[in-house]
Amino acid sequence: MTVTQTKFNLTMSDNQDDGSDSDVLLKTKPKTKRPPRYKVLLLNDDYTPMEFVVHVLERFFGMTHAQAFEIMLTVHKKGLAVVGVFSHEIAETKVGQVMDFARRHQHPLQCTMEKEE
Ligand code: TYC
Repeated sequence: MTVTQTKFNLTMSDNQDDGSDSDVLLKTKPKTKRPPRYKVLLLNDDYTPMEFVVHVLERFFGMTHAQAFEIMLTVHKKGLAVVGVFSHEIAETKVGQVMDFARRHQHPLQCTMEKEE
């Protein structure tokens, strides 16, 4: 659990003439942080067959054939697309699965992840 401490003067007139504080209250505020999310990106290249990319999106990202085809075309036209957003561990697993599958089939397909916001 991370905490932050905020200085609160007890009264508005608490500041001394020299700017120093007296009677300073330290409030400890529990802070719950949402875990960071990671975008998984698929990159275009000139050699990986379109049908292979569609298969990857169906197999590892649970897309229907129609969804997978649409995203594949977006990557083909725009250069890249976000294909999912996950926790760090799941994103790393997806990237590894795609990279390994592409390498085993001797396609240069690239998949990466980046922190959201
Ligand atoms: N540009 C590839 C082709 O014309 C198809 C392709 C799409 C490759 C998406 C990679 O992530 C990719 N065969």
